[in-house]
Amino acid sequence: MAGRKATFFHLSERGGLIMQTLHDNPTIITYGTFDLFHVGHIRLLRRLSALGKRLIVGCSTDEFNEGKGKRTAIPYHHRVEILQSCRYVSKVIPENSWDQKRRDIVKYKVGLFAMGSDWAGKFDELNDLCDVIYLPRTQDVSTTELKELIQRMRVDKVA
Ligand code: C2G
Repeated sequence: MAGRKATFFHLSERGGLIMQTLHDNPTIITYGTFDLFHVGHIRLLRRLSALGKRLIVGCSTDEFNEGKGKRTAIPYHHRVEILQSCRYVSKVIPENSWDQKRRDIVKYKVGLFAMGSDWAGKFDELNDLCDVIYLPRTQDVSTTELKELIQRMRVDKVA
């Protein structure tokens, strides 16, 4: 809808509440590993897709994740297929470097960069190119916790 504005509240790195009015109907971009796809991921993508025209997701490649010190359970091409099958996602691109964000924002004419609140403040320097917001992270679910749960289930099964 032309001229649609959204007033948004999000968390600063110090946990402060910031009110922000977003430009209307933006292309939105977010990045992540999205390993063992779970409700925290889908809630983020659903909320982001409601804020704009299209949602682009930068999916971390396996090699990039090694650089983050993360070993993924699900290989990159499966994580891409899952994201591409998600109704909230318009396009999936590879994330293979920390510094590609600026290029992507310009290339895809992004109006809104968004991440979960565990990243609050980390990408504020992008706000010369587009709006930057951080959405509250879904509590009590994470890929790490799922991996630990699966490991405990395997141990219990063996015992
Ligand atoms: N997330 C969330 N709630 C959770 C778990 C994750 O809102 N319970 C959000 C994260 O804040 C992030 C996105 O889901 O915005 C993807 O999370 P990860 O796959 O863990 O992403 P990460 O490995 O942190 O990579 O350049 C940015 C990095 O690629 C982010």
